Amino acid sequence: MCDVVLGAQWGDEGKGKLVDLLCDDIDVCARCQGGNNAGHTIVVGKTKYDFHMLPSGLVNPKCQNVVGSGVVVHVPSFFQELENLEAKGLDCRDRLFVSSRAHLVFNFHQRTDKLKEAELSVNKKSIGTTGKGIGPTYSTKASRSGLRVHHLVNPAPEAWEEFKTKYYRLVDSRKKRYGEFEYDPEEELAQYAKYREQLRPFVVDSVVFMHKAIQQKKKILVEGANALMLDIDFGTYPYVTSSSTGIGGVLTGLGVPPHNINKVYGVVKAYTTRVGEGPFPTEQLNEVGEKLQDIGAEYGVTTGRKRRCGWLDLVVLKYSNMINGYTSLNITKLDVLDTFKTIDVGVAYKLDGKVLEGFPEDLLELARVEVEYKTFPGWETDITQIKKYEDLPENAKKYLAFIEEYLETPIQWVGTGPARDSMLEKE
Ligand code: 2SA
Ligand code: GDP
Ligand code: MG
Repeated sequence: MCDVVLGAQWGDEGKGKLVDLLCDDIDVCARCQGGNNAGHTIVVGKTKYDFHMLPSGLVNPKCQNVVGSGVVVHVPSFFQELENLEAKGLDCRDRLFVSSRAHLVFNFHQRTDKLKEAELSVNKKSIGTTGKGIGPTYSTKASRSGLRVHHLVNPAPEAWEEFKTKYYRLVDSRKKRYGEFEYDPEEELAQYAKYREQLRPFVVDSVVFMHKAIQQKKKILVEGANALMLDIDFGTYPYVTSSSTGIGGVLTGLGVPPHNINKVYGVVKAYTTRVGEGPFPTEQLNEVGEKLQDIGAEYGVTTGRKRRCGWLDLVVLKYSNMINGYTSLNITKLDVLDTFKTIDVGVAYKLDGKVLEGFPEDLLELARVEVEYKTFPGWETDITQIKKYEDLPENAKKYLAFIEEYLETPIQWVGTGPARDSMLEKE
């Protein structure tokens, strides 16, 4: 069976840390979507690991790791990330596998990601992408002109000829669209001639790999990247990433049957953050937002950008839960709220005086919603040393109980700090 960890808000909820905790008991950890736009930080003792494209299960030496078909792979970054992890003492090579069907991100995808953003910025409509070429790569995938891992590693000489032909076609079409940007295709292809050999040992038919793992009753954990509100279909379109970040992406990006999905863990930050542009109804553009940003050390793991901050939004979470059907929740970063006298929670959106049932799909409507808040007294206690859920301050437990009741979903863990052991399990 496969358990799944998904971000329930706009990302950076602390998925990596939960994956790390669960991986103690896991045989296979898999990524199913996104690319090196993701950023998961895991703290083990004094060592901090940053993951972008590779599964966080690499931290556990017993765990095999799969980069699934729905992931987009920038090969130079793949090796760079691998080397960075190895430099920190992780032995990764024999337990890392890449799907032959994953699409390749080239440098021209990254260049055109930035060119598109520059175009949009003229009308102040930039998405605020990570610049990692994610949107352009999923675009070439959807337009059926993309190149995949198997195209690269096929050892037949004619396969390499075909790879080069398709590659040049892609570069040419980007130049038609964006003008003559400076680019050296020969240099990139020369690198890929080497990557052909270097990447080959990692490549598997991930459908067969996952099928066998399921048959052999291995414990599988799927690590979601980004989060539901950044989903291409269900997020705040067009201010989204270009993959399916919800439960659907697990099926399409890994190729596992739905009846093999077991638990779906929703990771929820105790407040809300968003990096990049786009709507954020409970954003606090004031000293509350600054305090959350400061105490929560809210900076992008991939780009270093400051994350925007605001109160917890239960309307977002209810919508997210309608789609992903969380079997339990992991509330993270509760400790960041330790010094707040009062804590607000968004509990309803009103439009023209009417309470909405869902989350508005139309950004003009979303801009007009009025958020209704419920205010909770803070606990004004340092919870970082607490070792048992029962020992949390009463006001913290009331805050958590309200979330559980509102979402009709049990809380399973509460995060009280970045380290591995700062996670309280609720009995
Ligand atoms: P893209 O690059 O095309 O996927 O960007 C589209 C939108 O998706 C957002 N996005 C993210 N949001 C939160 N965290 C992400 N990962 C990094 C992190 C982000 C970073 O963990 O901190 O370092 O800045 C992530 N990746 C994509 C992005 O901000 C756009 O709004
Ligand atoms: P992800 O993208 O969902 O994996 O999350 P990120 O790694 O981008 O961001 C979460 C950040 O919060 C990381 O720096 C974590 O080390 C940190 N973190 C995770 N859980 C907790 C927690 O309970 N308390 C605190 N203070 N930090 C946490
Ligand atoms: Mg992140």
